[in-house]
Amino acid sequence: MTTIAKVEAREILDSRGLPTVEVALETGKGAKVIASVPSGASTGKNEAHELRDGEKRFGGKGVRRAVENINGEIARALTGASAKDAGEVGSGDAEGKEFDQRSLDVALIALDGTPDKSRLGANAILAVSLAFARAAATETDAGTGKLGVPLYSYSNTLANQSIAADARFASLGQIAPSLPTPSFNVLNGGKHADSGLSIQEFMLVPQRGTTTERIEVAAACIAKLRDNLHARGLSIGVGDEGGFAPKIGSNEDALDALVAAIIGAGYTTDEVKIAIDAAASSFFQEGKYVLSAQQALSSAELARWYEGLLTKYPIFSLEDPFAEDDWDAFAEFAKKVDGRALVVGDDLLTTNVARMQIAAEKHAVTSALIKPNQIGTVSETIDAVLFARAQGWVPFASHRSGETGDTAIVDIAVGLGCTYLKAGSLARGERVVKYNRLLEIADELVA
Ligand code: 2PG
Ligand code: MG
Repeated sequence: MTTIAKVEAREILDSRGLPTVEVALETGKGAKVIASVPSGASTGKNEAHELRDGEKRFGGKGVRRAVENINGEIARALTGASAKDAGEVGSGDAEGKEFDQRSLDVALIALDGTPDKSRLGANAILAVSLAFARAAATETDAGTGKLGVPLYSYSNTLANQSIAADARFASLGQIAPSLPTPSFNVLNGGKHADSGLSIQEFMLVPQRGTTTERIEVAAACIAKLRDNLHARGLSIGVGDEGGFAPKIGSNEDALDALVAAIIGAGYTTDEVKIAIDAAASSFFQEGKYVLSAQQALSSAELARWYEGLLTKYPIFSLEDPFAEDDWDAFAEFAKKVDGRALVVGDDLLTTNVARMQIAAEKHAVTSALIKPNQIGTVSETIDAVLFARAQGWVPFASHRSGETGDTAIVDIAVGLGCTYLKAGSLARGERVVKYNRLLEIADELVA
């Protein structure tokens, strides 16, 4: 159990230069950590609510209200400080309440009191939840003398505790930390770039080797892709997730460019495969999927188009192939391509067990994207991963398009045994820092 001596939030900037929430948290035993939260651009409408100020500064995107909620109400509730201490930011009495991760998250959810965390802000709540996880992991347990552990070990312990305590997850057995296969977003489209591509993400996924080897393979393919784009007179500037954002023409041209890069770098399309995030809600307009000015397709036509892509290209995973409420299209497609490609739900599921329950009943997906800030606490993120695993779905952890230097998502992916992790391309500090953390954990796990 951990007591919180101090919790103090600040407004910082994310990788798009937009405000986000950072929290410094200090425990009763003196562990001091910071954590910050990311922010999406192509957000699902069922995501937990990111509280923004709506004032002139930063085009309405300031997060001072979320920060104030932490420094006022949340700090008072967690540190045990009384309301009269309100003037003193985040400081509480040393006899503060004791929490474990689950009771902390339950307390935050109850304090907020809304179904979508809109009163205090999911950005405020997740920042505190993540900071607590990092602090509790770091802390040495005075009772047992047990030394602090890395965040991935702590996440793993929490997951196994949930498996033991929750009948929904009883089928799972204990899980061990494991290294996710990295998925590198090398061409950016949709809302992440002005490349003109309707498909949001084109990812390369090296299929074999150690984490280091997979990163080396990705680096070689990315270098080849850069050379090829440059030789064609196309831009090698990057989009929000560090992938290139050339005005390449069509989605098929983008896929051809990926295959050419794989082959040009000396690999086969068995060794390096492609994953796509269509983020189809972003091109769903008035009942049609507008792939380009010439292509406005029905769900059934779009499904046929994807099937054509699966035949022609080494695509093994399709995320959000349809809009977030097009359940039937998902279900039909998941059935049709089962065994050939993963159908990953992101905006469809929003890391929310209630949405996942519907997907399970409809057999709408075979994989779940996992983003802590879609749901807003560490405990609920763990529940989502375990729920996905209990359905036999592939858990696919993900960063957001607006990121900070925080690497918690990597530890969570490892601790919960996620099969894949997408963290952008090998460019932009906020992306690279995730892969560097993965390398660090890889070293620790084999040591
Ligand atoms: C997605 C994400 C992350 P965003 O759609 O999967 O790549 O994008 O954070 O903009 O929602
Ligand atoms: Mg997505």
